[in-house]
Parts: sequence; C-alpha cells; structure tokens
Amino acid sequence: MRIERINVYSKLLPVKGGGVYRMASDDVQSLDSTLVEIVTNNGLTGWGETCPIGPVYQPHHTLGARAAIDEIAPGLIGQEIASIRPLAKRMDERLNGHGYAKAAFDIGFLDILGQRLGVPVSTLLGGALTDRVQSYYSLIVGDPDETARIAADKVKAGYPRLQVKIGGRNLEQDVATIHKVWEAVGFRARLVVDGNRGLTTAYAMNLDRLCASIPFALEQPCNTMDEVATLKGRLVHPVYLDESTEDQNAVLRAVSSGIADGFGFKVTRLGGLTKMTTIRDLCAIRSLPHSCDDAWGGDIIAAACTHLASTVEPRRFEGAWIAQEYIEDHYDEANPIVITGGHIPVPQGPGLGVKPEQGTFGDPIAVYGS
Ligand code: 0XW
Ligand code: MG
Repeated sequence: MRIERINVYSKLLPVKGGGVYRMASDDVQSLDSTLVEIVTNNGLTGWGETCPIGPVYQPHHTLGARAAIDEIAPGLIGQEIASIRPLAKRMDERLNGHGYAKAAFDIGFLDILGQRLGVPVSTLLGGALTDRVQSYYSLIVGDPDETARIAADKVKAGYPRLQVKIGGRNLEQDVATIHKVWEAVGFRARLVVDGNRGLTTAYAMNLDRLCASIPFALEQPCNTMDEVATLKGRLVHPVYLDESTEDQNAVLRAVSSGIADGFGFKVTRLGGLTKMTTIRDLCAIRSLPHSCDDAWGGDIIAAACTHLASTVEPRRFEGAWIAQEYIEDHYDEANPIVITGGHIPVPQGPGLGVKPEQGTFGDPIAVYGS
C-alpha cells in the first residue's frame, strides 16, 4: 500500500455566532484549518488536520503549516504505508522540526493503517480504556458574574471539569471571577485556571494568595518554562504547563525537573498522536495528570484527541478539549465528534471513524502526486 496522492485543503472555522474567543494571549474570531487527504494506490483515504489558534498562541501559524507540508509532501509520494516509524523518519529527512505540520500526516497515516487493519486508531495507540472520555469547558476571559453563570450551566450539562481563563486585565477582576465560579460550582467540577502565558510571576503569586482556599490548578501562568520554574514552592496551587511544552524534549525537561504538577497537551503542537503516546507514558511513570487537546480544529483533530484520550488512565486524565462548543461545522454529518453530557463518545469504526465526503472542503489548495 503506497501513497499515490496528497490533497491539501483549507477550511475556515469561525467562532459560533460571530463571537470572539478571548484569552490573555490573544482574541481570535476565525481560524483557518489545514487538512491533508492521503490517498493510497489501493483506494484507501486517510485524513489529517492541523489548526493553530492564530499566530500568537504558540510559535505555529497556518501558513507555516502549509509551507512545511509543501516541503514534506513530495517526499511522501510513493512511500509505503505499513507502519509509522519509517514514515516519521522520512518526514524528518525532508524537514527539521515543524512537528505541528508533521502531526497532520501522522494522524492521516494512522487513519489509513486503522482502516487497513480494521481497528480504531485507539487500538493502534495502545488500546482504549474507556468508550467515553471526559471533556472540559473552557470559560473565556469575561465578566465575573457572567462567567460564573456559564460555569453553573456547564456543570449542569455534565462537564466534570472547567477551565477558567484569566489574564490581560486587572487582578481584582481575575480574583473575583475565580471566587464567583467557585461559589457557583463548588466541588461539582474540577477547576483549572489558565493564564495563557499572560501573568508575571508577581501577579501569579498575588492571585494564588488571594484564592488560597479554592482548589484549582494554575495552568501556564507565565510566558516561559523558566519563569514558571521560579514559582516552584512559592504557590499553594499546583502548576500545570501548556504552551511551554513545545515538543517532547520540553515535556521531558518539565517531568524530570518536577517543574509541573500536570499538563495541558496539544496533540499537533507535540508532533502528533505517535509522539503523544511517548509523552502519555512518560507522564504515567511520574503519575502526572494531563489533558489530550488541541488548540482548535474540526472533527479530524477532535477524533484524534478522543482516540488518544481513551488510552490514558482515567484517574490521571484531565479531559479532552475540542472546539465543538465554539464552532458550527462537522466534517462528517453521519459520524460527528460531539460532546454529550460533558463527555465524548470514542469512535468505534476503523481508523479515525470520521470520513469527510468528497467535496466537503471544496477544491484543494495544493496537490502532490497523481
Ligand atoms: C482551552 N484550550 C484547549 C483551547 C484554546 O486553544 C486554548 C487552550 C488552552 O488551554 O490554552
Ligand atoms: Mg491552556
């Protein structure tokens, strides 16, 4: 089974109702997702996707992904799809780094292998431990009362975990938001407070002290891992890393040095599902909780995150965030990836279990092979 053609598509994924997704690091309104369709000489098709949440959230951006795909794709034409490692090696021979672009291919290869073997992608990642994974709701930076109202609604809807975004405004508003969310939901949901790199260490320490009695993990408070490292032993709350885990080596450093008490992981940022299995296992060795998210994206990314999430030990699992609550579209109306009651059913069909119909994304923006 060889790769005959690769089609690349662009798909705009705007925030529902013309809204804004507000974080300390950026406001975003519409994200341009990149999809790869890998076609084999025996008629199988695998899909991959990568969708940075704008050019500011992390050092990845849409046109960067497409330029990287343009370097890699010609070298994949004619390659055999029998296992993952030779294909990963081939990609590394074509381009150094750019894991977030390689991730789209990795997801697509696994989709094809799963279909060929008649098993879901979760089986190729080590095997599902559950058929329904926890998700979490991300409360964007907003008015404290309104945020607490949405928090209560989402807990009622079944979400077991909430992420409260803070930063980019004054301490009083951030502290009020955390207190009001806690008053509204209490122990009914696990809380994480996400600074999205936007806080100084001094701000983080003050916030921590003013919210000392509320149980939550503080996610990526400051810009760099080094800044976050200086907070060790100076906060009452556990600290999680998200954006700072730019690749496997960054995770290894954070785990081995004990900088982080847990993680918010993005599958494409970390190079794809295969690389994430190593990270998952590394976290298991040190009993570190983590999520399996991506920053944005449609059903292909959502399926990838869900398959991986199902292979994580549930007691250490911090949820799979997918963009579904914030976007309208599904790529495969018959098999959409949806959150129901705060959880995501794991697709059971072969491969990713999501098959966009021909023409779903219009004409390709690039074609490689014949
Ligand atoms: C909540 N997320 C998973 C979605 C947005 O991309 C931001 C991200 C995070 O935790 O930073
Ligand atoms: Mg985060």
